[in-house]
Amino acid sequence: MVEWTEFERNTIQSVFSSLDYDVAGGKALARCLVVYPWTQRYFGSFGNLYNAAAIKSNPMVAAHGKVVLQGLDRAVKNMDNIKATYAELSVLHSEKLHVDPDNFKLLADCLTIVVAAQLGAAFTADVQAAIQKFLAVAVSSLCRQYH
Ligand code: HNI
Repeated sequence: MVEWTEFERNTIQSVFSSLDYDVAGGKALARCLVVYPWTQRYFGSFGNLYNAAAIKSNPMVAAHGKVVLQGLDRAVKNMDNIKATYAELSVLHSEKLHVDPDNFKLLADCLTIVVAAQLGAAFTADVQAAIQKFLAVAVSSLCRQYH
């Protein structure tokens, strides 16, 4: 089981409560689709992903970004049990969606950048370490049902 310090718990709770899921999720997913264009292949039903401007203004990207953040919110609320919390989501991404698990880390990194941009000077190395540890645990839990 993952051990969390008081600082890590407080930082993760406070960062996620400061995020507007409607905005930050879409920003992170849009960034992922622009920077790592191969990730677009899973979103064939999302319509126009032709260039960065189209991706940024695509309402389906924004809506799905919010869904991803709501998924992460479940991990924030179950920090001591992320693996079990994500068991079904992991099966879904593996067996139904066939998402290459390397992509989880790419999206997590994009979210880290969105958080950094929002926090500015408050995004200290300690805060970054806490966020990245949390996202690494989420990613590893999402990878769990892959074989
Ligand atoms: Ni992901 C659906 C959470 C990374 C492609 N994804 C979901 C759902 C949640 C979710 C929640 C909705 C499930 C349901 O309907 O029951 N996804 C997460 C989280 C991460 C993640 C927490 C990582 C941080 N997903 C990714 C990545 C890709 C991805 C990296 C592809 C590059 N996800 C999908 C697709 C769907 C999806 C595709 C289905 C979308 C749809 O609506 O058809």
